[in-house]
Amino acid sequence: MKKKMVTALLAVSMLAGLSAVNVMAADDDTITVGFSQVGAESDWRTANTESMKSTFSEDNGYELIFDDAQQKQENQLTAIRNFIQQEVDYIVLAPVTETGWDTVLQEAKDAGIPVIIVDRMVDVSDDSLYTAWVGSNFKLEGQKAMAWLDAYLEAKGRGDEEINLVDIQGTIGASAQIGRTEGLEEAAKEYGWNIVAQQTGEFTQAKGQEVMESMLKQHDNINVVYCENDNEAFGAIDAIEAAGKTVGPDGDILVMSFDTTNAGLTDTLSGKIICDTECNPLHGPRVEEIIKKLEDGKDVEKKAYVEEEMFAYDDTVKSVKVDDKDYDVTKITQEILDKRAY
Ligand code: GZL
Ligand code: ZN
Repeated sequence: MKKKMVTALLAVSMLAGLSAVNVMAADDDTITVGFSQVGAESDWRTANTESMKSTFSEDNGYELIFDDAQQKQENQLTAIRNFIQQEVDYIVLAPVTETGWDTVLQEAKDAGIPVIIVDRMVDVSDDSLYTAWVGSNFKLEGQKAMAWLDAYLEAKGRGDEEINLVDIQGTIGASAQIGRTEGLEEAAKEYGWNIVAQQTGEFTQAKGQEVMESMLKQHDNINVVYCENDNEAFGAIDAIEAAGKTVGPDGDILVMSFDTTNAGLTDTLSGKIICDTECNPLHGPRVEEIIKKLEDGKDVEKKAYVEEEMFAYDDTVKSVKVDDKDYDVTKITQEILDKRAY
């Protein structure tokens, strides 16, 4: 926007004398950011959007052009092309799925507009098509959750029990789904657990409930439900209870989840969700740090993984080990919940 704005303002100031120059000066410093967001499918996504909007505010010296793609890739492609037309200074993309970005990212590169990828990853032929990525290690999230389940079952004397898991997956093809599913599948093989059903819940509560209902009709031996985000867990819990079964530490079914949103950790406090693995949505400040470095002509890390914690209903499992690294597990309390940013 800077470029176009300056040209227009120069024309105006020629005609209208000095007054327009002040406007130009003000606009000259404004950094225009085009943000293509996946949608508003989950509490996590809402927190992520909030973080971006509060960071890239006018007061902070930015003009944010925000687009909600309603979880459709074609809407993201259109949004990015609009950002290019508007000659934004930076494009930020939260990609709904990993593939299908090469052409539009090449167009942004040809237009000289840096692209920053947040949250999920893009799978492109040439990674010079984006300047930087900041997000989560989704497979590690899955591995941590599964290491927790193994330790929890052992501690509860259930190490030899037949474990029948169902996997309510996220949006198929999204990095969060790919990684969390991989973590589950590797663990099920390693520990001899049965994955009796696997279906996408599209990261939404409604779909999560619908999928859980159908799984319960097909299988009466489910004892663990692996939800790939909190909103699916909310739906699954409703379906389980409507079917007359119980969740929680002494219930029929253990429900595990990801995102550690406020609502998710509230269910963890009650035990409805037995373990919630953090996926941190507060990417606004991280993206701003990248943009500031680029503005100063400094190098930026190509990929930056965010640190993430784990929360559980109780302190049966105090830490888990994945690839020789230890990760603490925090027993959730109202006090911790009240202090969290999202
Ligand atoms: C994870 C993010 C996922 C969340 C879901 O970083 O991509 O998308 O886990 C959201 O809640 O829908
Ligand atoms: Zn994460």
